[in-house]
Amino acid sequence: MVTNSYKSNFTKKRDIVKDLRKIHEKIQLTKFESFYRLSSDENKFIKNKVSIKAEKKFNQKNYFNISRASDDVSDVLPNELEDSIVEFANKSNTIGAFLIENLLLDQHLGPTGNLDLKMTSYSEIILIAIANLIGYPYGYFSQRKGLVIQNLFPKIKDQNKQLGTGRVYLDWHTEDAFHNLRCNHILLLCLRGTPEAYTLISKIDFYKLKPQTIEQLLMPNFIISSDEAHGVQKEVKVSILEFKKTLTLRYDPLYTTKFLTKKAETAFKELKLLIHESAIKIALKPGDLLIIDNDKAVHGRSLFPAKFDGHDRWLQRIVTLRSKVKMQFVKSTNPYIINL
Ligand SMILES: O=C(O)CCC(=O)C(=O)O
Ligand SMILES: [Fe+2]
Repeated sequence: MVTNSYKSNFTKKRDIVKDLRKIHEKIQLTKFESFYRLSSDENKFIKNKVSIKAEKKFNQKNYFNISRASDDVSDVLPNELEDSIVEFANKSNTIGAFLIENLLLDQHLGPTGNLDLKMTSYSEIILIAIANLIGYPYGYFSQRKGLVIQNLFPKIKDQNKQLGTGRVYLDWHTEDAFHNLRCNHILLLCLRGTPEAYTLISKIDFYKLKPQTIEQLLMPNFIISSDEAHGVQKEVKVSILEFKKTLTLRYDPLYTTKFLTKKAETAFKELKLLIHESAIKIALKPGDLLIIDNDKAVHGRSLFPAKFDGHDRWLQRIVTLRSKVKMQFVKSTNPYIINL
């Protein structure tokens, strides 16, 4: 039985915030070895391809048309960019993340997060084109009724919560760790940046763990609950590591409400220490798109200032599954939405 509740987790949350402040200061700023910088000619190429669709306001309802007709957006990216994205999607890399820089964005974004005033849809269409190359974009019904493109910017009501829409430290996690249909990749496109906001990434070198630790982490002795962003509470008994051709992990200490054995708890602590060894950070700039390998790397975010005045940091995010077969497990009338 799960005894720890959300309430007792709040004390834990406060500790984590303190703890992370120290951790983040020690993390190295990374020069990405794995990145692609678009030239102005490549951006002109993209602009020519997308402008007819992108010179209109983005309508979430259109998402399904744009996305399903992959043919609609399948030819909008330059070949070389496509090749490097596909290579990362298939093979990952040493840091578990790939950065695309200088992507064409909308000329006028309007105030941060105000979609009524964003009159064009360059960012959304380009993000969908890239997501379609990597896998199958989807949403959860429990998260804003399945919205596939999520807008992340600090919200007054969430500012002190560990959420994408907060501005406090966001502890290390893999995305949707509680869910069996969690994404293989997460895409974060920066529309508006803040130099103080660092996205943190760490690819876990599992083989640095003791064999007995790996053994413990492979056992289903951990209770993870769904995160607050989903609005509903669901708890699952899982292992932290899983073999899917290679070792993969699901990790979310904030929502790991119970360890079923003492050994499981000790192993979890050892894993936590390892994260800090390979941690890197990046302050996303407008036109940066960060793709994170959600099977091998954990991510988080530093604290950053927000004024709620329309100029705050603004990201757009899509998550993707690699396998079409997995998408068929989605029990919903809408093929892009997963019911919890
Ligand atoms: O804001 C960030 O840089 C990361 C946010 C995040 O963890 C997420 O959207 O899943
Ligand atoms: Fe995240």
